[in-house]
Amino acid sequence: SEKERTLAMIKPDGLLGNYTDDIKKTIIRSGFSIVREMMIQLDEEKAKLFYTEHSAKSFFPDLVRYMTSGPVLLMVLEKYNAISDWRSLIGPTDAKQAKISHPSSIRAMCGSSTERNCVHGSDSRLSAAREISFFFKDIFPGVFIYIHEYIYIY
Ligand code: YYY
Ligand code: MG
Repeated sequence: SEKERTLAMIKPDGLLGNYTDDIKKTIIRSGFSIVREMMIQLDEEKAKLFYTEHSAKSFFPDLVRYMTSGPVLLMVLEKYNAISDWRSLIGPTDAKQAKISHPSSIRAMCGSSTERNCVHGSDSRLSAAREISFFFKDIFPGVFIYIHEYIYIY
């Protein structure tokens, strides 16, 4: 495995519930370094663009409303195998299911439903590159051009 970076996000319910310190402790204990950190408030346009792959789904309007309901904390995490290790650490999308099947996962700890699952993690190398450069314009070398939902990396 090689050193990778992934995008982690503490969603509005994670921040509201004061889970930030516990989540960060878990991150550090699991061997990640936090390369960059930024708290932002997503507006509707940015939330829609971030989740553009889900734009045709029935849950999309609710998801956008929730993601714009309060600030989020973005973190660029780095370690060997960061992308899949962070996905394992956060657990399944449905936080209710996570409490049963992955009780020590982050979503089990701080999430409450499929929508309110308190954290995000990039799901592949392409997603990680897209999502990190989406928020941190200066981090990745190369130019990412977005045309509708397709990404061209040069
Ligand atoms: O990557 P992950 O966050 O685990 O799940 P996705 O299937 O990519 O969905 C993104 C986001 O959308 C999820 O974190 C919550 C929300 N969502 C939802 O509200 N309802 C669903 N049935 C599926 C996903
Ligand atoms: Mg996803």
